[in-house]
Amino acid sequence: MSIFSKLQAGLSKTTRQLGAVFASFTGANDDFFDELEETLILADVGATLSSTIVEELRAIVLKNALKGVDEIKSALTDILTEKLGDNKAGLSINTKPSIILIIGVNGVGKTTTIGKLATRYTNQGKKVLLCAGDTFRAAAGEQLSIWAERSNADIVRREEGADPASVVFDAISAGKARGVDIIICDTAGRFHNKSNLMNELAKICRIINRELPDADREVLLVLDATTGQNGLMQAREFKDTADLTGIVLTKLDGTAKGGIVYAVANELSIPVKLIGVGEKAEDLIDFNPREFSEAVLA
Ligand SMILES: Nc1nc2c(ncn2[C@@H]2O[C@H](COP(=O)(O)OP(=O)(O)OP(=O)(O)O)[C@@H](O)[C@H]2O)c(=O)[nH]1
Ligand SMILES: [Mg+2]
Repeated sequence: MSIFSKLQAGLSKTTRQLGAVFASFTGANDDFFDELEETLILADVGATLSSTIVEELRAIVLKNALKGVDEIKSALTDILTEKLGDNKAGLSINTKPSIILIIGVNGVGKTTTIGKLATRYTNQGKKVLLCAGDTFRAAAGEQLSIWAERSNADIVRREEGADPASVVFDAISAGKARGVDIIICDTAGRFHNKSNLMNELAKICRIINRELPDADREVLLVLDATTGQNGLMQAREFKDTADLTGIVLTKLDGTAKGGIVYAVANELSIPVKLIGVGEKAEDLIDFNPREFSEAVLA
């Protein structure tokens, strides 16, 4: 299965439901627009945004006297794409070293995403150093070590319970000394309590600012797309602590409905940069707003 077909398979429920709305299309009337709005809400787009999208579509259909299903679908694709904002694909990590900090609550797919990124960049001939900043669980460092081995990346790892910010400090020092291209930091998704987690993250951010003031940096918040609107709440909290540069939405191959991408991008004004469509090293896609919207309406 190609990576893109994994995404299409993951989105199939939403695609089918939207397809049904268009299949029963008898004219651009209230019934059609109401049904479309309901379907968008069911797909996790969120009530407010779904209503905005449908109102915009209604206006365009009226203004341009659109009648056919294909024209209306194409107008909807444009509106959906536009809601995803200006999305320059790819990460900006051009300095040597540059750093990627991966954050998010537990279980969303942080460590797996790091494994995928490490694989991508070592395959491009880049020297990658992983930083086991999740010292909360011993198993976390173990899991990252396995990814380091698989992807031919280096790793800086310390004992369980070590201060996460000091592991990041060590990784940055090692990265500079060894002349690596990219340092990718894992972090814990869980701590003794939530304020501890945010304090630790703030400390890590301060260390990065201090030790790599001029380096390119991506701070990526990983969200599990299957958790729907709950992901939005997580994003708001993390946004207050770290200067997020992008979102990684994982598990879009699963039972996710896809609409959450629009809710996240629109409400947080943070670009979705990558999507995860499986557990394997290659299951990572650079997010492309138009491609995604076309897949949703396929
Ligand atoms: N289907 C699917 N599963 C995924 C994806 N990304 C991660 N997973 C799975 O989700 C589970 C959790 O992934 P981890 O990478 O360990 O998540 P984490 O955020 O590092 O979790 P903590 O370290 O506990 O905070 C694992 O079983 C992964 O294989 C994805 O894109 N699709
Ligand atoms: Mg992890």
